[in-house]
Amino acid sequence: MKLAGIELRRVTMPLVAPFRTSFGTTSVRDVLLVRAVSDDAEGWGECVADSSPLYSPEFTDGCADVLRRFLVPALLRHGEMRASRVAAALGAVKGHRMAKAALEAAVLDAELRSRGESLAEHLGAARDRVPCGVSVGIMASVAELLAAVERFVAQGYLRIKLKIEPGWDVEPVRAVRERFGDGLALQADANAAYTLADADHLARLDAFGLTLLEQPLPAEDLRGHAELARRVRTPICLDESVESAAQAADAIALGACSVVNIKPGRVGGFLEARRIHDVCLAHRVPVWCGGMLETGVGRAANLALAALPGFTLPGDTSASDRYFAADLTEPFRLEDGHLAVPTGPGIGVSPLPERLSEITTWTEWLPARGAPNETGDRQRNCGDR
Ligand code: NPQ
Ligand code: MG
Repeated sequence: MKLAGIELRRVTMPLVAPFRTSFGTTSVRDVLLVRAVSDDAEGWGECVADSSPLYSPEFTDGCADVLRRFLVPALLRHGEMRASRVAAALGAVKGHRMAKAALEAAVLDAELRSRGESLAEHLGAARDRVPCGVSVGIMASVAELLAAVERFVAQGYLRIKLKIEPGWDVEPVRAVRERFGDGLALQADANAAYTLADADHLARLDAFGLTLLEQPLPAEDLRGHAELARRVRTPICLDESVESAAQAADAIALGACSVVNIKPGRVGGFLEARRIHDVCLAHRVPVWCGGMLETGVGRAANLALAALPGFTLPGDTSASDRYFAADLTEPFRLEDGHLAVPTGPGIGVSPLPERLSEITTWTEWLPARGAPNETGDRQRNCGDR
């Protein structure tokens, strides 16, 4: 495939309600989109970085900068490009996995669209719909939390994940378990808010039959997670700690986790995400697809991944209306607790043109050498951001 160029685009999407985690509160999703343009197709990728580096070291402006200055030029240096070669072409740049993942996703989408193949088929999907869970933020009161969980259960979500932090853990988990009964699939995510000194406290969660406890300790602390796993009965799941298939293999070998959350952005792309799936499947470690408050572009791609055979637990692949009143694509709707895996070429959905121009704050076109300049200007600013 010959690339004509890469477009970077910033969009702003207000959330239906603020989403609070142990690292902060988000009310607006500030998203960087990547569009890969080839001779016969264009493809979309979504960068999952947040505007502040609180979930991980990456953040939206940093991703735009590393893409513009290093990653896109490294990619466009090659006359021919295909998705399976993107990671190697970007390999000299250390880290920046979310930025790399967005670029790889855009190239992969363009390539698959030109071949008329869906991402799900390409990755090896084993089903045409996936069971969905929902992540429920930290609230001001337990009453407010119970009302939120009630709404999600009524909508049909098949499992509930409670965000926790010191001071908001045993009581909310107990309240949800007591109110909804043992039949509710329930899990908790701390986003690295605890230390090993909290092991006895976290063991109090053992009483509530959680499916798993996600990322209780800092990302670097694999040994701490292994020690914690020996001191609590709840299965430990890693999110932030796993940025590659090699790290997944290390975590499993150390006994740091018995479940893995896979997010393509966190691990540098869909192809590395599939390798983590393969490693975990070989070790009989269940995996599930995480979420980063994606628009329809990232959500569609996650659904294709979540359809692989090792994804045996419901993911954070919620419906569009969990986060947005109006999505960037046709909205994904929950049916009987599931979302349909898109079947069209590539990710199977495209940004709605009117919606896209409405929420775009900025675009930048990075042409391949000798390629025609798509927009007329090298850079077109749609706002001051
Ligand atoms: C997690 N996601 O599993 C993440 C954390 C997260 C659905 O719980 C802006 C951008 C806000 C990324 C909030 C869910 C975010 C974000 C939370 C990621 O740990
Ligand atoms: Mg998490």
